[in-house]
Amino acid sequence: MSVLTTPLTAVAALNGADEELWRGAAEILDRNWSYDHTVPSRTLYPHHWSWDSAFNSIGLAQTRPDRAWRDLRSLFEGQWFDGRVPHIVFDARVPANCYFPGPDFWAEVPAPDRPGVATSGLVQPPVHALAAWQVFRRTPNEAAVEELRWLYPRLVAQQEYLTRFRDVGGAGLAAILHPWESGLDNSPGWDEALGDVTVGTEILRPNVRRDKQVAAEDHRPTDQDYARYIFLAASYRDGACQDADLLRKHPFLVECPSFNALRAVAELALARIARVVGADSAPHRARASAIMQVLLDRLYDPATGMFHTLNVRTGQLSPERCVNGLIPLMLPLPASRVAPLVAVIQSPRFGLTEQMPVPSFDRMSEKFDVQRYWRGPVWINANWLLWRGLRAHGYGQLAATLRTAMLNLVRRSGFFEYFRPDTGEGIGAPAFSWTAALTLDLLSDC
Ligand code: 9WN
Repeated sequence: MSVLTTPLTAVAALNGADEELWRGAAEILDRNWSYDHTVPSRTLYPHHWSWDSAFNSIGLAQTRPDRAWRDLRSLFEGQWFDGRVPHIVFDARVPANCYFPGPDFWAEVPAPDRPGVATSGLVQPPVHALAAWQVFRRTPNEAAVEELRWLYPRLVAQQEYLTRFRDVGGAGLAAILHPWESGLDNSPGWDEALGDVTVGTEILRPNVRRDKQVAAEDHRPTDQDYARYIFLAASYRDGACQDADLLRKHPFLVECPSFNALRAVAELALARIARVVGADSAPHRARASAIMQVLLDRLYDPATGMFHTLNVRTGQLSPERCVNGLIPLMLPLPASRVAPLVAVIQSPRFGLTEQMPVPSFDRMSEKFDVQRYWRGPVWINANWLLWRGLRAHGYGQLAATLRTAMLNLVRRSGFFEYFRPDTGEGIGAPAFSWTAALTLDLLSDC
């Protein structure tokens, strides 16, 4: 079925301009569909990414629920036997030089723990249980119950992997061992911990950075940061992607507030899914509360009113104020912690208005960069998560402002990967899937 014949039942209430936006978004998801999954971008990211799959399925639930389930399923077909869900499942049909580091880079892993599909060995934030629940809620029929039955044990294994193998700090939070695992790749929140990763840019072979050939160089991470990314990925790969003894072996280990908040959100979604598939929901709720408590005890700073990244190697909190420090708002935090977070969102540092959603980094910092990736630009997925948090805590008016801001931005600039936080200009990849997918979700919430 082509996008133009997609039923618009969910958007019957939309006005003409919004209906056009809806059709534009649905068309991008259609164009970016590739056999059994959605690519984030045809040019920049031609494989199947983990947390993108979750966001994209939430949009597909509006237009093609069959594809929403297929997208999640094919991602989990790449799940490793230890439960990790890889941050990229590579598509064998895509030529090797279309993304770096691609399947050849990861194929050097002598790991017996992998499925027969080529994947990376890293993970990304576990947003999939939330996504599965959202897709189910949209069309809760018998086929959807079957999909949940298939996914439930796999989603549980994903959580167990993070709990069993990634609690390097020993307090109950999962550590990430690569900036890519956060999804917020070059966020200033990692700068201090990355300082310990001393490697020169000569590690990058000439022209190896495919991203700079298809996107503007000053919108992407610097070569120095990219050299560190490749070094960290290669070092983990060369250790067969095993997590034992990470503290001794691996130079970058941080506890990210949004990664762990999303881990707790996943437990809350699993509690709901458990009820549908006839499993016990109580352990999921208990795990969500436990993770939330450690987040509060360990990553919250009353002096800034928000959460910060912890460097596991030094025990120090990063001083940087990044969007990942606001995302725990999605959890049922005590009011004494919610109010300061909401104040930060409205403060000049993040400055939410109807014309501009929340940037990825503190506008008042010297490091604030209006163009470079996660160091300032506005991302729709991060704002969509905050929107849900504001609504959950009863900030209906502010949530409505944020929704309007996101839709205004996309209407004005298109479905870009990210946006300048000063002018709203779309930058990074055009026709980006999760921007389109989450626009559909926002529009359906009218
Ligand atoms: C590395 C696919 C991914 C997103 C990440 C985003 C970016 C990749 C890259 O693109 O990261 O995983 O090559 O820069 O930062 O959040 O999942 O859209």
